[in-house]
Amino acid sequence: MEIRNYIDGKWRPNDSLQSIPVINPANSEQLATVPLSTDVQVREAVNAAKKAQRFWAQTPAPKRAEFLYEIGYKLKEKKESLAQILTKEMGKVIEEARGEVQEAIDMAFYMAGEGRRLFGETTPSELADKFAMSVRAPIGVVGLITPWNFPIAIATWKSFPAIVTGNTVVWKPATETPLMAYEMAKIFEEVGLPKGVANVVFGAGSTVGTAMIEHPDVKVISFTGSTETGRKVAELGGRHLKKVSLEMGGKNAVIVMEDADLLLAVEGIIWSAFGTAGQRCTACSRVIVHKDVKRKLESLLVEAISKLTIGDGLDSANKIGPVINGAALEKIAQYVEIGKQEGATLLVGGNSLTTPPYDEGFYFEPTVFTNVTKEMAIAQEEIFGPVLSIIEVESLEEAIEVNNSVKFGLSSSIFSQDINKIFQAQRDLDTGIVYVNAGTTGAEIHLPFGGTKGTGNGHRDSGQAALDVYTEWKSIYVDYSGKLQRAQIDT
Ligand code: UN1
Repeated sequence: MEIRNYIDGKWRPNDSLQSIPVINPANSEQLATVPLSTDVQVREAVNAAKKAQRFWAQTPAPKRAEFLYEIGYKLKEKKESLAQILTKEMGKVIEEARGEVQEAIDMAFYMAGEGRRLFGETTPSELADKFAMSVRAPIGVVGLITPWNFPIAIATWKSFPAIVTGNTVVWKPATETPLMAYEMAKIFEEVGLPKGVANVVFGAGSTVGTAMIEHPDVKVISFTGSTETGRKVAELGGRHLKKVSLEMGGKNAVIVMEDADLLLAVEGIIWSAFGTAGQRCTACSRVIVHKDVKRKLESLLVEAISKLTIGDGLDSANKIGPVINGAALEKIAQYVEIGKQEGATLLVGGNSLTTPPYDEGFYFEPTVFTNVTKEMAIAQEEIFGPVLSIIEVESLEEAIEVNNSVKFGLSSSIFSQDINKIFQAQRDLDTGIVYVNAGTTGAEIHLPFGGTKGTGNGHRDSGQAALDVYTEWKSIYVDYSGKLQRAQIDT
């Protein structure tokens, strides 16, 4: 199957005539080919989006929202088949794939509801017989660049708020996972979303992404992906004075205090560290544990890991699927080598799986290092795989200090039964998301999603906060006094 771009409501081939295969990471089967579009397709898509935008902005928000309801119903109807495609192209296990499609459904209905809210503000004027209000106005054409690890959910965190607020969209999905975007484009068509409102251009990041950021008619860029690429997006966007919203890496930690329910903590750590094979920005990659319970926690973790089943995510018996590709596998293996050289102790795992039935796919064992110190590269850098580092501390203060010692600030968690420690931690942990007695993953779509420091640039996906990315505040003054009233004149 050859995927096509979706531009101005039509299925357009790319003019480069080049394409690359889409590979199932569980077994290297070729699923489709994805076109490597050029700046020509980007221009076509931006022109279509620009043409549609005025009419779309003038469409009442509740009417715009009706399309999101329809999209939500379609996603619901197709949930199982979409989850199967998602598992095939990305590798995550089927129960997680269903969960991700559900996130997209929830986002559709949540943002559709926004069509009847989109609250503005009224404010008393300083002058008599004058009315003042502020409303959210759409910005124009927005460019979305989305990652492969959540190919449908993250796209909906961005596209749905953009659409309901009256913007039009050009979306470039990750090259590794175009199928979910292709399915989404089919849904746009099926629900009769007016042409040009949502366009999808497939291709390699540097060509399509750069053309999108540089196009003068694209006013907002929303990006989720690696820090390396995010920095380039911000630099290029800054040069062209674009509003840029970034969500990048994490080095998320679970803190386990001496009074924690250890069995619960282990469950939380296992789920957050090895779910999605560790390939979430929110994945737990550090455990910061009080010295009194370190040994016990380690042995419980090793025992729990021995029960995890690895394999093709389509088989619901498997709890851990493959990583995305060979390059990811290699990067993870390199970090394991670095950890050994740095003097950390390998507690369990450490290898890629190369014998049948794993040899055709990209599988890595759940891996845990202990006796890790906070300065080590494995404790500082994002690995994006199933590798966990255990760091011992002596107090809550030290745990918080270690948590905050990394350049990222996405998610953190504390396991404790002590209400005083919990409240102190939620205040002092420098991350955009804090969990208490739960792992670092599982953010819900109606709360702001994003992080501090190197994780982002102050914007948030999801929740009401997403509206801020795709709208400008417009302040409107209506003078009904019948005379010219001059403000800020002091006689
Ligand atoms: C991501 O890690 O890129 O909070 C997104 C979670 C999911 C979303 C993760 N709801 O783990």
